[in-house]
Amino acid sequence: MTRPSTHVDAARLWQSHLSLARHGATAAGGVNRQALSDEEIAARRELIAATRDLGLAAFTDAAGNFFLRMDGREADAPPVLTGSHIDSQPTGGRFDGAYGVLAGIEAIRALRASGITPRRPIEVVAWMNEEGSRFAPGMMGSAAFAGAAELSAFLTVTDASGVSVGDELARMQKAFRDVPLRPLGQPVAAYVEAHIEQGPLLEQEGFSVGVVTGIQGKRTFRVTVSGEEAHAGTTPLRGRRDALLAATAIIQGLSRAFTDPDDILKFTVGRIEVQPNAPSVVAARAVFSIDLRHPDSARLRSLGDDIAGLSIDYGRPCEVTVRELSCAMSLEFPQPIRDLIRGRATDIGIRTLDLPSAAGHDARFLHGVCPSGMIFVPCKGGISHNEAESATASDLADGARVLADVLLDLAGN
Ligand code: HGY
Ligand code: MN
Ligand code: MN
Repeated sequence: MTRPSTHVDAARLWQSHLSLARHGATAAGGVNRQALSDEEIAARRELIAATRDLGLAAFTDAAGNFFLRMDGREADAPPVLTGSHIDSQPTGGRFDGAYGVLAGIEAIRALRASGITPRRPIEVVAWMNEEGSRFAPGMMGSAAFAGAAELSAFLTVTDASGVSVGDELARMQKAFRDVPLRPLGQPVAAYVEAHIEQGPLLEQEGFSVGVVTGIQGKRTFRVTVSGEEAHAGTTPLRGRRDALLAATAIIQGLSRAFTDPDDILKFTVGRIEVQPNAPSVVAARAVFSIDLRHPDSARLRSLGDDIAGLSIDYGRPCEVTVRELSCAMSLEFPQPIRDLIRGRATDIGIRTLDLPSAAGHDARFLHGVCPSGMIFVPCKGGISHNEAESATASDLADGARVLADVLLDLAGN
């Protein structure tokens, strides 16, 4: 029996990225493939068409997650899952998320080529709305699948144009009428996600594969500042309740409060909406996002708990409300999965580096329901959530080789 890793084809895997990147391709060479969008529907259609020769069964669930299943010898055994997401940021790259899904498909191709039917089924999954860009918060599909959140809480979330997750899930299901809907959540034997590092370490240290030790904690908030519309020319400054000015005071105040000389705490405001958003009208309302991350859960908890009080103080005389959208503490992946990934890489002659993930991933929620782990590959300059995101065919293939052998071990030869 030849190990599946020997059948991974770097050129084929690379080509599958270029092909998938056509869906939502941007002029600058990235992708804008928002969750549940036409572009994501087209990308899913491509995955179904591109894997028809492998005889995989496609499934979806009420949360809009998308599965491609390779049967095992024991059809009823809980499957091993691999995958990631194919939705992207508005100015996203061609590899963030897509790599995990395409490497999973390449691993199944390699298993087929080695003539092995594992004991357990293996399923490649594309989770719904990992990025949380069109609909906040992110990771809705994997959170609902793992029972970490109620799907009902996500259905009424709307995008900037007022379209809801529920409406778009119904549209997605209509677009794939012939893809069976499975009950949400199922027993899973193990989960391994391949992903680009979205940081510079592997490239700097000269490694093509990273064994991910864990994921840092992340809390997200929505801050709403309410003021009063007024004429920009006639309203005295002293009487104004300027929501945009107050929002900038809050953002500056929090940025000072969260300045970390060790640059470990990450505080980001990536989105702000202003109403009525007119040059000659004092803003009545400003709504902005907060993304707060830290590897130390106690620190993340205490800093995140300060946000509401500080925002109300900095926002006076406007009224301020703070709503927490997601709260996930740091996690460590189980040592046995990390050892398996490292061991299989060594068997193939690939040196690995152990490193934590500063970015969030769906593996966070699978970690709550089954033994989970992640395989990282380098991306150029660590750049991600940027259209310039790039990787090399050889690194992508190395990660897929390790993934293929690890999946076989987990699924049982
Ligand atoms: O935001 C994150 O960490 C992930 O890349 N969506
Ligand atoms: Mn990602
Ligand atoms: Mn991302």
